[in-house]
Amino acid sequence: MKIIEMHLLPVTLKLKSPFISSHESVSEREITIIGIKDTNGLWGYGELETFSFPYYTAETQKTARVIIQTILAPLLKNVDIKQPEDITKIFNLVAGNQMAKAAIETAYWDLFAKTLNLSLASLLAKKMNTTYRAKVAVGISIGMQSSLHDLQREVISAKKQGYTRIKIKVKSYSDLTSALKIIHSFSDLAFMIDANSSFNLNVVSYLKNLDLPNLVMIEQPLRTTDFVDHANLQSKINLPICLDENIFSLDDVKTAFALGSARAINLKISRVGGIANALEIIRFCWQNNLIIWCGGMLEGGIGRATNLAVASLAGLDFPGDISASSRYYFKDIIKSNFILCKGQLELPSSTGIGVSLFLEYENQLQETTNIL
Ligand code: OSB
Ligand code: MG
Repeated sequence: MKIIEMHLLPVTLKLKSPFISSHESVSEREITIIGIKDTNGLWGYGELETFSFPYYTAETQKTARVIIQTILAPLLKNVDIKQPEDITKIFNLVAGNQMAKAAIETAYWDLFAKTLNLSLASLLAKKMNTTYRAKVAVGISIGMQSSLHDLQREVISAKKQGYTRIKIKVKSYSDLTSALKIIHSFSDLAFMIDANSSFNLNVVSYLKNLDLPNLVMIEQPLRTTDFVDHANLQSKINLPICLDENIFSLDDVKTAFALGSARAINLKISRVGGIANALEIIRFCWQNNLIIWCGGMLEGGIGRATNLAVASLAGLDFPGDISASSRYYFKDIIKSNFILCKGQLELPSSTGIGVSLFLEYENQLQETTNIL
């Protein structure tokens, strides 16, 4: 199969309220919709998930679009692609730029599944020798709040909506103390804490003798590029460490496993360069008893649908950061909404990622110049 057209459409989605982490505050989410068309006239859609600024990862929307247009797209021109893994192999020639690569690769998975007349979830389940779930338990990530009272209000709201696993963002030791208080007072909910690289090894004293059975892991407590100190920290605490910012590839997961830097992995499909790499990572984690779950990037509807298909794999049991469509945006880019029901999102049943763009976006996308 040959890709004959590739189009990029940058769009900005306004958040209902700013999402604040230790890295940045996001009030407008810039994404780029990517559409590819094959010789049969079928379309596949993906989303470029980098942020506008290089704080969480090095790529930005602008730099990634340049890499897609000038480096990655030309590598696929006139190439007969047999399966999505071929794209990963071709892109391996290019160092880094995982999110730029993932934008194209995920669009191809959508197109490939549509060509086979399969949902992406069922295609992935086949690839992984497992089944998929039609309803997927999901969790919510709560950005940093200005007071303990606000945090409590957000947790109560998340609980009311039906989320059973809640992640709390922290950046200081006083945030951590507040989060631990809240977690203690909601013993019926499972929690995790995400420090987004804001602590140092002094955090040991806060985590060493914790007796909080409903706190299940701490995400990325230490520096973004560190594996050694994470291993040091993990050896001193019982609470599982989950790595996020560190993980760009299967090699990073292997490093974490070999050193004992973590017992869990936040898998972001975009951060590891796409679905084929994500599947390899999932296999490795299953074989080596690392907890693995699907993380989020404040995705629009295309990215959310892609994540949900991966998260639906039986065996990927820990609820991911894939909240309902209504969580972040007033208006999404897709026609349908993912609605939370009893803490779960329902997988769309149609082929590919199973969602379609609002006509205005579909038309605008197709009217942009073909970059292939
Ligand atoms: O650290 O997992 C993170 C959002 C943006 C950047 C980094 C992270 C997050 C989240 C939210 O935690 C995940 C989501 O709901 O999409
Ligand atoms: Mg994180």
